[in-house]
Amino acid sequence: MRTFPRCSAVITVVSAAMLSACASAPQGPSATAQLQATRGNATTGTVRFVQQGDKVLVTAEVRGLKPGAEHGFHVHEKGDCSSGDGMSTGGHFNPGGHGHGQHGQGDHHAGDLPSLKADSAGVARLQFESRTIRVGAGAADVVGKGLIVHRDPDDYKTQPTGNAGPRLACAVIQADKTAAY
Ligand SMILES: [Cu+2]
Ligand SMILES: [Zn+2]
Repeated sequence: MRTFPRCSAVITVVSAAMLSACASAPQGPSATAQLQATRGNATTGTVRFVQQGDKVLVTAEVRGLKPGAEHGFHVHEKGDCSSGDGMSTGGHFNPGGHGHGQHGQGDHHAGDLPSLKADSAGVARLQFESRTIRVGAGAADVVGKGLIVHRDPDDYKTQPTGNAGPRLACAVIQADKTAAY
């Protein structure tokens, strides 16, 4: 709720859109990941992370997937796509020292996100809320971490990876610049 005073202080100098954003939800810091295809692959996409109270709203649109297929989707521990195959992002983001599992169900890494499901055109659109990641503060802050789309489904069991196969796309999750400051 501490974002409200900031909102009220700036709405006089920014747009009406900012006013409505402040009025509808206590919107906090946000971040964006621009997924780039790894070597030899064609998967791209955009993922936004918006802190709203104690939840993070995640909105993803990913293209260039195998039509009809499910793809493992994780925050990884390093914001480094330099290896070209996604491996430089390391393992799953796991600040709590948990086992690999399924988002929102029992024990899982903070970075274990719900899987992407591609439509017949190879496009996946996904929106969900998470209480296991944060944006902009705390041990579970995803800013500066890696984001990976995998070729294969996540079995939510195999340790520590989910056996989701090679990495089709990679991004560094970057904090959005705020309008107010
Ligand atoms: Cu992964
Ligand atoms: Zn995991």
